[in-house]
Amino acid sequence: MESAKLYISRCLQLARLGEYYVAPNPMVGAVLVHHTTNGDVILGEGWHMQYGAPHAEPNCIRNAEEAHPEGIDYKQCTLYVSLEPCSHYGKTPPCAELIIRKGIGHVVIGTLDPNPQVAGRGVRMMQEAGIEVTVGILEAECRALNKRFFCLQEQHRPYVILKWAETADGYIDKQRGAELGSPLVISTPLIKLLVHQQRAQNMAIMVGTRTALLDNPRLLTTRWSGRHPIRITLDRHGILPADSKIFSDDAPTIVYRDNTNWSFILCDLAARNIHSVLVEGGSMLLQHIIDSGIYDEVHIEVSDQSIGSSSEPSHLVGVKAPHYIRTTQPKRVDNHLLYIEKH
Ligand code: AOF
Ligand code: ZN
Repeated sequence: MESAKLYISRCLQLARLGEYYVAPNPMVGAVLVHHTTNGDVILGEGWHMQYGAPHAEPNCIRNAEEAHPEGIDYKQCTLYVSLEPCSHYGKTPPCAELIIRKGIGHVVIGTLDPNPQVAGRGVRMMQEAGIEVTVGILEAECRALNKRFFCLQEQHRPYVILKWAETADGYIDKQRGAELGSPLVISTPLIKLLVHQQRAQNMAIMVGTRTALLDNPRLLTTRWSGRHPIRITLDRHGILPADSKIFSDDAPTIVYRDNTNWSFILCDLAARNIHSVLVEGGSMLLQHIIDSGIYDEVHIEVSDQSIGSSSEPSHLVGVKAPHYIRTTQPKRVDNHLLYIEKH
């Protein structure tokens, strides 16, 4: 059992190499091991590298065969894989069929695939072909790695992360009118970089109308590798100018005009196969989502600056951060506090 955990944790490491390239597919890793009386020999490793490209298992088997042209005694091998091998014809043929064809003796799986086209069928196909199958090694870790994929498959909505930066006295911006300068700078350069990493990790990014209008952000991933997120905004009154940066050609943009109901938006995003959305503001949109109760994580950066004074009414000072009761211990980065709260 201990060696199974070791190999599945290696699968998780390999899976992560696909992090910025496989969405909305899951990240998956596989390891082929020959167990001999003299110990284990790792014959090959592989991972799902790119959306639409081969899955982890065929990559692993191909690597093993290239490294061992003398041939592989598959019956004596165990294939470790972090997600159940698929049983369906998608963009690639079923991995379970390949495993059966090769005659692999034992398959050890981190967790079942929640995709209704698979959902246990991969395991059944292999068992019916006489393969010994073990399921549920480091299951929590395997699910956590693909929390976005599991959320879309099981809850039929994207995984939602709410994110904002606020001052020590609780403001996300100073008070400004339509044309009154640039937004208050709260995040440090390092934390901005981490925000771009988050953009690359999530398939979509969303801001409210006011933020799109006043900040005129591009919402791209320019400081981290990976794809730009799909941009989402609301515009009930059709006031966003066509030359807003959010409409640039760099990435697709979805604008909700008539129905800005949060449940409707989540349903619509799920129908578009979008497995995750990072909501970056403003305060009203974030508060609306917090009040709806449908979100998964809240990431808050608290700076060490204060912009108000006790004598001024808060609405004249700036835009108050969403009301959210924090329950975790923050990390300290650049003298700012970073809270990561799970809902
Ligand atoms: C595996 N190994 O490495 C991955 C799997 O469109 P396709 O053909 O790429 O299929 C995508 C689905 O296959 C995806 O929704 C998930 O259920 C499964 N992903 N399965 O055996 C892999 N990435
Ligand atoms: Zn597959």
